[in-house]
Amino acid sequence: HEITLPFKKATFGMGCFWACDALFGAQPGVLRTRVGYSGGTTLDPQYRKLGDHTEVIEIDYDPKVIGYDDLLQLFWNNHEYGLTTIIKKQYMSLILYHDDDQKRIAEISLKKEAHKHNGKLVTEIKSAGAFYPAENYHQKYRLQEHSWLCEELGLTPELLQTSHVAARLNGYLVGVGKSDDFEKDVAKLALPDKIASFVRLQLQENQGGNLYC
Ligand code: MHO
Repeated sequence: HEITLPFKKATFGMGCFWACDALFGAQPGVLRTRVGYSGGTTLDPQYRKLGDHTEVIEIDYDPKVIGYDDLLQLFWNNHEYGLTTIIKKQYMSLILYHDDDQKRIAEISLKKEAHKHNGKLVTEIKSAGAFYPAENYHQKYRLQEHSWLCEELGLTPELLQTSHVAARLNGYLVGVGKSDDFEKDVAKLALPDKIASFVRLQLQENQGGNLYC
């Protein structure tokens, strides 16, 4: 489960966080993900008491394999942001940067996207502040729908937020990711046959990504 590579963090709000957890989890170069609440000021938000926070995903990625601009492309291509109606704060389109490089890249990228929507974007870019992990049942939500998988993988509540294999299977199960990449992971992660065959079938059935919420 453990990964010790040097990594960078990215944080995005893009609607219901179950979907983006699956989207990013199965991307090559993504090491781990966790979902939570951020962007606001109120203390200790919870799902039923969000205060002024937003549902976000926090991604640990290997910048040698996937760049921040690649992550931003996935961000833009997978949620609604060119809206003129106000979105609830809970589901707002939000980029929380972790350093000056990310800030610069995000601002350039937002300008490009704005052209496509006559300059009207609801996306906000802010510096990343406190991140509050969401309740356990929100972590790797699609994977947790198959409780036997979590048991076989020995996923404790903590591992649901830190495990590489949990992040990947959570995506593959809903059809995110390519078969080739999945087979590489099967070998690399030494997935037992029973798990590999089940996930392989789900990946085929949902090919293209079924990011429902
Ligand atoms: N439709 C879902 C959204 C959950 S999401 C974590 C629900 O209302 O339960 O915001």
